[in-house]
Amino acid sequence: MHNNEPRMMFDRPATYWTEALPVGNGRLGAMVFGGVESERIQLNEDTLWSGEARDWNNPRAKEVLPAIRDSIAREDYIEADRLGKEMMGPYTQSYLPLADLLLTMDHGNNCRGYSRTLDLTSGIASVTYTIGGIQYNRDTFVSHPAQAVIVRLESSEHGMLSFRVRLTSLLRARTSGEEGDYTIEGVAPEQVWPNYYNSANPIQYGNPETSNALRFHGRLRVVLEGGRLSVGHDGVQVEEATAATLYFSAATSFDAMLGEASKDRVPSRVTLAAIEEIADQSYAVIREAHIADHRELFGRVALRLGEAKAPANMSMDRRIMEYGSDDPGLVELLFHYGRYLMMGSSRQGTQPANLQGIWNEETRAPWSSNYTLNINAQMNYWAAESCNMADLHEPLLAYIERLAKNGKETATVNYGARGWVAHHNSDLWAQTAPVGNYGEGDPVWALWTMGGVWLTQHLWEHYAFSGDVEFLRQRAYPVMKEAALFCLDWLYEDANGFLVTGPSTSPEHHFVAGEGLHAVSAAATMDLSLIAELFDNCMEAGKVLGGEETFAKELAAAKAKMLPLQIGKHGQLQEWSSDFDDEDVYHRHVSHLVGIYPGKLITERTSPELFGAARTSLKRRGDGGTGWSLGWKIGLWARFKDGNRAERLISNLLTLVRNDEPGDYKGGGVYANLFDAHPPFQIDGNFAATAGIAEMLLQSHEGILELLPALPDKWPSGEVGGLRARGGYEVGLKWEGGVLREATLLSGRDQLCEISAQQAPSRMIGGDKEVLWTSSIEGRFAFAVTAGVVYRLLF
Ligand code: FUC
Repeated sequence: MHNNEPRMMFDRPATYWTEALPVGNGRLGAMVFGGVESERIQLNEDTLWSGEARDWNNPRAKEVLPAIRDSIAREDYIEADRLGKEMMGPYTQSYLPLADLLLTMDHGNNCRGYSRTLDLTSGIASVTYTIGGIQYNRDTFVSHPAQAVIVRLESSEHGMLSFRVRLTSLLRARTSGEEGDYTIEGVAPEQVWPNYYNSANPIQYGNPETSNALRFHGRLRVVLEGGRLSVGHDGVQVEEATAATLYFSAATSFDAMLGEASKDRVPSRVTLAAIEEIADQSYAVIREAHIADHRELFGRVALRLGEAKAPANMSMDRRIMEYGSDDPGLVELLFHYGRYLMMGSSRQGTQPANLQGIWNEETRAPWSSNYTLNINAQMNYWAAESCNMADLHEPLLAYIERLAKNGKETATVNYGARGWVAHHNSDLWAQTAPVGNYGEGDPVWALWTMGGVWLTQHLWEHYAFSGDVEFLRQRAYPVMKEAALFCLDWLYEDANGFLVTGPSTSPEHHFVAGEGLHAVSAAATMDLSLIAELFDNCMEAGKVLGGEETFAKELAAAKAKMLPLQIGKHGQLQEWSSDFDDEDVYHRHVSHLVGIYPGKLITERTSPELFGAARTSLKRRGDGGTGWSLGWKIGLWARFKDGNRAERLISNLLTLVRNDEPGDYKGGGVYANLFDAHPPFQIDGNFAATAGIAEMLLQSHEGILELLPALPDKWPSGEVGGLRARGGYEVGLKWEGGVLREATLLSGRDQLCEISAQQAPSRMIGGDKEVLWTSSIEGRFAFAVTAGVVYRLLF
């Protein structure tokens, strides 16, 4: 039996966290291990971070700025790097694990017929097995409507469920039995140092009475069908029940509306209100409401790339190992998984997905499980618009507005500049200063002023996909304009009269100059690309909104004076403004290609030479790399219209990384639960893979719908439904033998629709009428569309 159901199968419990199954509702997350006798369900709440809001700005930055620029001009890169350290602020804080829910079943460990599955269509992780002829089922999901983690245990025979449930936490916490509920409450540390920072006292708590750190609370209510229950401070004991439902709710004192901790938000009251709200409903009703909510989102996009090859009941680890990207069903699963993880880690009103989405078991998670703004936070949202999840983009958009507020202060204090700035790292507190503990960091990552500039792309794209002018007017443009003001002040004239940026780095990649490796120079290609695109977007926005002519002129003048992008000695798009050698030709970051993807600055039509040079750069970088790097390259090769090369990257990503041997920066790969194995785990690669696959099938960054722009030979026949394109379109496609057969278009507004495809449509039907195209040039066809009418194009 083969099938293409988006489902993960395992024939044993998870030993490692990266084999466990993630479920989430954007705010609450759980990892289900599926143990038989002892089950661990690891829990997260997305506002549980260390620290508090504080002053991270550093006026010293402004003092050293002229000297750094002077050293760059003198090509004294050693001095530029050294001075750069004086611009730093504190490290960001860390995203923390909440608790573990531990079940100890009285039936022992010897079972038959074990299976553990994650059904992406319902968001339910199920464990089933039999012991002594009795069937046990355990379903876990996180309901968005109910705002709770729900675990349902059932036995096939009356009175056979006896177990104990406990909660533990790595943070300072205590449990109690309160009026029928079993609860855990605690306080977060005031400071957690990043995992890469060597400290003898890495986790620091304050005085519990006076600490401003976040408080948290978790509440468990157990509802039985049959049997008896007793609640104590050490857990809940259940005896001889037939079914049991565990409702778990959690909260912290962080007020997401205010963006700060609030004394008025008492976590125990929040958890009580949440549980009381659902306590009277039956499990069946709660489950149905969850499934309906989940399906509405999950059902928006469909994908078929071919018949699944692996048997339906094959365990994920074997499936990845034996088939990889040769199994179209597995590629579909990878695609859907990115959508599933987005639904699980980013819903309206929640925090944006961090480096691990919301799933994290460690107090000192890799890179603090924070928001890394030099690629990773953006990458998390690349699939949001194209894969029909624009509403799930909202947490990031709201977060950008918080950064813009804090970043205005940083721009003033650190650089004496107008507008707002963010650097390469941030956290729940929306930190905007460069990190590095006031001089201990490395400028190669800390000194990068483009975090905010890049993020504004998300505001613009949200508008471009929806056409929502009010969103553009009220929310996007003000933040974009302030970011552009920062850029106008940040740009300075070099000796040749060009506008450049400095200190400037190409994120995390050193260049070779003289004897050594250096980070800081002027006008890295990424800076220039991001600024140019922001200026373009602002000018476009100005046209839509009106009244921005003077500002648009200023931007156009600055853009014309900016140092042009250059082609280097290998025919590559230069990464730096001088044609330096790379520290590592295969470096994981491909920052200088940001104007190709996810940007749209450089296209074959607008700048064929730079486009070709960028392709040469990507070739030189090779097809290796860690998860998120592979994910980025999928999108890039899609933009270069090379489907087979993009597919090769997918195939490199779909290799199994063993849990006891996490990969390295070069390796890439996924774990058995398909988590991107950027060591040890980082979720961005999952999202980028989803976005990249969508980009292979449909592109719209040039204002044209490009149908099947990068179809690989491996997917000769297939179909996709529900993708979104800029201009407010929803698009479906069907192809056979590598040839497009049918396209379905639905536009949100009346407009002229331009498409580009392998060949001209033979018929176009809008509603029930034949439609003719109005013009056709160079393989592009234009025709007028009416909002709300479904168009079928036959090829
Ligand atoms: C960037 C990357 C690292 C890692 C970190 C979170 O610094 O270079 O590989 O992904 O972000």
